[in-house]
Amino acid sequence: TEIARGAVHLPDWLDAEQQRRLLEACREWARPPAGLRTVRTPGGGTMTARQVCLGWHWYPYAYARTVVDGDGAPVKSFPRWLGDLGRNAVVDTLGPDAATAPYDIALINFYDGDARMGMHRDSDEQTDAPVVSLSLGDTCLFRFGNTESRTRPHTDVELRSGDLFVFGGPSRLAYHGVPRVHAGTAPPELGLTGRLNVTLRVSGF
Ligand code: MD3
Ligand code: FE
Repeated sequence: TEIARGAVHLPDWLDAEQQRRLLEACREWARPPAGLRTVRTPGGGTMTARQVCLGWHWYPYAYARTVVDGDGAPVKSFPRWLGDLGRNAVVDTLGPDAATAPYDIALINFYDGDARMGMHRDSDEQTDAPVVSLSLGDTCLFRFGNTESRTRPHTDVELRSGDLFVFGGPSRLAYHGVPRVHAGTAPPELGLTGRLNVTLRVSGF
């Protein structure tokens, strides 16, 4: 379903086995060094979703090759198979002509307890390549806004385990957020408490 120009939601894109494998990889990446960390914003705030990065390390609001706001270790490498997954995601949603430069950044957000994400836009990358989003675990309420401001109009969509969402074209710089996660809604056989989101990006660096 195209919920706005360039914003395509493909439910159930990953089957149960693919979800299990991606979750297993995320658990490995979460381990130190350069593992899961709490993100602190320059204004003194703390993000409730914890994060691990591959390829390039994101900190508010730039990228580095080391975990400058954590243990200082070199960021984990971005595996080839994850880049292939990103390319397949773009082809399946936007078509073969939407192919981009290779994906080289993954930001993985772990939501547990009351974690959420405020309305923001992602503008620290230097290309307009689409962002690929993969959801695992609990269902969340995802809010897709507009490119002008954090306020209305917006469209609310539920994202479930295995869903793919691709944000390209005019949607690439739209405001978006996760106002809530519905605890206890993950597929029981996945073995995940909470929610996890993997975004794939092209740095342009
Ligand atoms: C629209 N993640 O990592 S996924 C983020 O569920 C982020 O963890 C949320 O916002 C999450 O920056 C939302 C959907 C998403 C991700 C990236 C986007 C939507 C986007 C980038 C541009 C436009
Ligand atoms: Fe975002």
